[in-house]
Amino acid sequence: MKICRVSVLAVFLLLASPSEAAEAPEPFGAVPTDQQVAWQRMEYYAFIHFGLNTYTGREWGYGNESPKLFRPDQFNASDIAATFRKAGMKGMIYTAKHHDGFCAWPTKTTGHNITKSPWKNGRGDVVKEFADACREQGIRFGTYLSPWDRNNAEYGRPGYLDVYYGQIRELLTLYGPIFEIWFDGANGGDGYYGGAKEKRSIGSADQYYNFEKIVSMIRELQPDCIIWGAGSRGDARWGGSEKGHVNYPHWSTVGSGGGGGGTGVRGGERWTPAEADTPINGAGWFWHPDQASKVKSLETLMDVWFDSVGRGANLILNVAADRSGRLDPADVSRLLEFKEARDQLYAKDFALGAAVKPTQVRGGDKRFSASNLTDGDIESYWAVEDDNLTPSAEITLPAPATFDVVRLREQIRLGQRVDSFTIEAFVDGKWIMIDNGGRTIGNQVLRRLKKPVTTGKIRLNITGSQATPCISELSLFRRPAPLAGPVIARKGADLRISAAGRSRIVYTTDGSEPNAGSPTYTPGKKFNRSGVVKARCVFSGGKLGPVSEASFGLCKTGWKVKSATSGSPAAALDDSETTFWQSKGAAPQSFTVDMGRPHKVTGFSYLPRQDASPEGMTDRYIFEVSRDGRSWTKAAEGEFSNLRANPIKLDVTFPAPHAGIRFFRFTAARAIEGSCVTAAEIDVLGE
Ligand code: FUL
Repeated sequence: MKICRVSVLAVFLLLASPSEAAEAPEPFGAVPTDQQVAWQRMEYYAFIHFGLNTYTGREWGYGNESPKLFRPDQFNASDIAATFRKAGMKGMIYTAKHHDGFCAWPTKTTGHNITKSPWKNGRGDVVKEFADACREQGIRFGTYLSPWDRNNAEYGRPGYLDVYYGQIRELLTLYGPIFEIWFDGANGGDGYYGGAKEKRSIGSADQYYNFEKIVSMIRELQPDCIIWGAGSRGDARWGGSEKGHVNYPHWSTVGSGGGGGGTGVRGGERWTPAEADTPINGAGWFWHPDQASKVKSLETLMDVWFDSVGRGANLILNVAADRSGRLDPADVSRLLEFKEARDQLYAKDFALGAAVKPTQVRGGDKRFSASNLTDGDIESYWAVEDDNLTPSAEITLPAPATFDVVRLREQIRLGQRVDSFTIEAFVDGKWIMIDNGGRTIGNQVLRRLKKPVTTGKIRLNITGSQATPCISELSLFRRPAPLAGPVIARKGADLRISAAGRSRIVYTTDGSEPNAGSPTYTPGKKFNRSGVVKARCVFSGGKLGPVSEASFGLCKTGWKVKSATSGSPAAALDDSETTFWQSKGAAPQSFTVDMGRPHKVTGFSYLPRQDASPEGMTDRYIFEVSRDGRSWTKAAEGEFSNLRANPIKLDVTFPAPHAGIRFFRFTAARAIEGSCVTAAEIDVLGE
């Protein structure tokens, strides 16, 4: 069967071109399929990482974890899908299989699956429950199926491929429509591999997995499914980091070889829009026991929104399920606050229905009228003559308004064209520039103005375009009140809490929510133990601002580096994210610290270097503890995962606490790149 993926464009152009009127502009360069247009209009949906890692506290399982660990006693897919719907998410993508190879559905392709789990006596099917719940809640369902499989004995050899193809086939035939399937790029490396416990490399992922074959199989089974990744063959691409950001200017097009990352390629041959991914919780993609204190702030999430959706990408926000199978309450509250903040942002479009006076209209035809900019219809658009690449339009608002966000959209069915634009406002009898930094528009751009502007009239100037611009919408919004809580840091035992403005800051150190009656922060306050500090502003009239929180390890005052194989470990013990220990030689490298007095230690954390270089990042560690500096006990040994894509602080909880510990030794046993090891900060957790 030949599948036509551009049919609506054909009908659209036909309808837009009756013989007696002006012809519609020709499509420019690469254009999206109908499926890609529908997908780009979803804007925002959930990721949910939930599997054996949820129970082991790891980000990448090795592949030898027992399926018996999977026992979510309160899992309720409908509750989760309902939360995502309430949060304004248009769908969810579930990690049906992560790198550890555990299949959360009763697959026939491998025994490493949910039928071996005690959950529902081996008769459970997480994929089915999620797919059904999404249907019931009216959101779309998609799936992540890791190509890398650290469990399968045949991984890296031809024998694995039929297993993998079989898994794709099952997921795309047994569970109804799948809106998107994710082919993660993390590939190869060491793993269990059926007991071989070795390193396997696959060379070219495109050749090994045969993405050409996979793509044609998916097109046949589910032609509407968006294929994420799959080398140069997918319909959508990675946004280039796991921070939920893409770059600006930003293009939905890439070169013929794929890639494109966070920027895309201007005038590229393939339409492959970006999806920005990030977890709502700084602890990682999977649920971790200590994560309640690490949920991203509302302000960070709003920045994520502006820097992803607001640059023309889609946003996939991960909300992990915990060991009981439920979402973490701290994540859920933030998710709903995030929805409320966006509702406030979009509550009123001050430009809706505005009268528009353009410098030109294509063929004088009212179908291309500039009032299409303010008609609230995403399909209609303003167009000018082909040789006009720099038109302007004056917009008279229905009533004078105060706004600080401008949203623009191009009619992407005709390709992405605009290179640059400016916006002026008519204030006190003259035109003033309110935004001269506009570059790309694409699916949409949300421009945050430096300060709110009050006016009844604005002017949009397209100042550069690859082909005559086709702009479909212009909207004006007002951002909600400041969402930032105070910034909380610690240097030695000194607690440092700061906030913009001069409001009073209240804080707690016992985990409770600060309120107007909580202690007031003043410089010089101490916090010399491990734990969580929460703070918020109290504004005039008693109004409380958003809560910030930070978790700290043991206070490092008085700590002494006893020995180091090389480099200066003090840089990893100075409460600063910007300095880091860098060894002079290759791994393994270690250092030993005297904490000055005995502690009960429960774990430690590793912060990889934060300067965007992966050199020396440590993915294998050993952590030893000692009471006297002579006899040592290995408290933990393991792997830090996913450092390259997501270099966050990673906590390790020891299987059991160790009491009376005065000394520790951190060994960086392996680096992901380079001939040194690095660490920005090591914290010790405990009392
Ligand atoms: C990455 C994976 O390695 C992470 O574990 C996570 O699943 C993220 C969404 O993609 O590449």
